[in-house]
Amino acid sequence: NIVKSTEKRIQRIENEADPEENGSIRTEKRDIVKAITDKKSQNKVAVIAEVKPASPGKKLRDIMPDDAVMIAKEMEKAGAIAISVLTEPEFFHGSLNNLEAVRKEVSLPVLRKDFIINKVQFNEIESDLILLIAGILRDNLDEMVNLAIAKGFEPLVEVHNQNELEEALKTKARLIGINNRNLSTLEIDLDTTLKLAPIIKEYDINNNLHHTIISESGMHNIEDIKMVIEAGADAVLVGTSIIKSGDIYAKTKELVD
Ligand code: IGP
Repeated sequence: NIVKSTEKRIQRIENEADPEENGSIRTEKRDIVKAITDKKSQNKVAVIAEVKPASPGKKLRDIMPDDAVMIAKEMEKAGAIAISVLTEPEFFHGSLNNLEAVRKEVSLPVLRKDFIINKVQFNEIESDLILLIAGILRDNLDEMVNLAIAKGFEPLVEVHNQNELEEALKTKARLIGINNRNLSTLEIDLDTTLKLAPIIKEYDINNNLHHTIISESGMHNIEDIKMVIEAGADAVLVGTSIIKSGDIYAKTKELVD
């Protein structure tokens, strides 16, 4: 399973780690919250487009760093507000090289999409945002959010049900991702966003807060996107339907405009 395979990767990082390397990765971070607000004020859809070579059991496309850069540039040109790059190697065929190349060549905020379970992974590579999955981190979620922030990352905390959402809301994360895909059954249900987004809205009103809500996975067309935005999503994260379309630029643009 994914967590076991990630633990093996972490052992390798720990073996190779330079014991001196424990400072934060300090470069200018790109602001996704502003990018989302700007896009919304133009009456367009804030799309985070994902460079995704595979999902478990399903190859989408071979993506090496040069190709990742080409894809990400098309997404940027079409008006995506951020790029998500899979770095999990075994199940998603992602790579740190893809992320590094993309962040160098595009100027949008970049999200590292991986299974982060150990703080040593924060030292591996630089990104603007980092995904933290509530259902995997459980009791460590709050601590990992704080460590990510201390390292200069903007954490995106992913939830799939109300319990996980309640844990996410206790943390300092400003960005909440509602995953419409159940990570154990892989089933998609856009109602997940319809159910959870209003809970965040109400929580924010009662506590005078403002979370940014990102609906993730399983969206293929404008109708899907309209539905989750009406429910309260500020942005959407789309991978498969863009990568599988023959024309990255046209498909991204169709969703944005
Ligand atoms: C993209 P889709 O259905 O458009 O390809 O989904 C993204 O949401 C999905 O890749 C994802 C993911 C994750 C992948 C969401 N959460 C956690 C790996 C780990």
